[in-house]
Amino acid sequence: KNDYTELIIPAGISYPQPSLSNSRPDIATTTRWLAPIVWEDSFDLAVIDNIYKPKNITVATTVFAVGKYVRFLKELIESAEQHFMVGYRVHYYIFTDLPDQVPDVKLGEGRHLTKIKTASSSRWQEISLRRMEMVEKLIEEELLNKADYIFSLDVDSKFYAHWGAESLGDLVGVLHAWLFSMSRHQFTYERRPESQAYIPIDAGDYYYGGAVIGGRLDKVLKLVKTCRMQLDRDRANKIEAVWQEESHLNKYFLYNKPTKLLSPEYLWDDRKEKPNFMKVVRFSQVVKNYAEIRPNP
Ligand code: UD2
Repeated sequence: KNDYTELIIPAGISYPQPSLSNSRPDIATTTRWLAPIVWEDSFDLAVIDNIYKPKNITVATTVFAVGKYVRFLKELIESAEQHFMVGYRVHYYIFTDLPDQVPDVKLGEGRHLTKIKTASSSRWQEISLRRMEMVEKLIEEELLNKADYIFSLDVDSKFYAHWGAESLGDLVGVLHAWLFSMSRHQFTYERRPESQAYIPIDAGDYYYGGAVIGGRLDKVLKLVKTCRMQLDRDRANKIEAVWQEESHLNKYFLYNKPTKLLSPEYLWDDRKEKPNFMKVVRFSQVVKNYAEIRPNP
């Protein structure tokens, strides 16, 4: 008997036939350049895992925890062990000036953690700005033959639900929780033409959060290298973009479109109420006292 409602593929998994209508009519699930925007119920994890699991991939994950920000590591890594790329090989690279204070978290099978000693800093802007350069070095000197994908994540955050292979792509950005529904002229892009991060008022697709950058190693290498060079130019011209490397990231994504966008499910904010179209919060910024935690105002 022919049963077209279910397709059995060689690895033995079965899944429902794809529908011809949009499974999420309430929200856009593609960009105008036809990159997917990943929302709950817009993908079939069984199919995706069936594509990526046999590839035996390693996902490098960089996290910066400088100064008092080391206190966020425990919850971040513990929650990542429960929800982030579970069943895949993950290698965390923790950049910190306080390696002794990196907590001992029990890691699952195929999961590793390397600490990388970095300098302290008396300016929080400096720490955030240096991330591009350090990720560039890490990829070039260490990762090219060791990992397939990379994610760079803010440390002051926590996983609450599944984040898996549906997030993988060549170049991956995430829509900012506070700005994603605003019009482009309201985006907090860098507006001074003197900065390399400048975006004119009538340009821009989305506002991307700086807390999550991902993709294949070579694509992310090009991104961090370009942003690092733009940051160097700004520094030489004594100008600092309004949201530091996040401004440069937004400029990069305007001219080098990401191939996959993660919805704000992948970068929420604990302070923000969840709208109806958000069915799940997967990763969210924890509430922090900026005045207490940052080395400078
Ligand atoms: C936003 C962005 C962040 C970055 C920043 C611009 C989101 C949700 N967050 O966050 O990614 O683009 O604006 O500068 O998109 N850090 C330390 N020690 C410090 C200060 C910072 O380790 O003393 C690291 C840490 O990994 C932290 C990250 O830098 O998560 C970003 O700094 P932040 O969280 O203070 O910046 P925030 O919340 O303004």
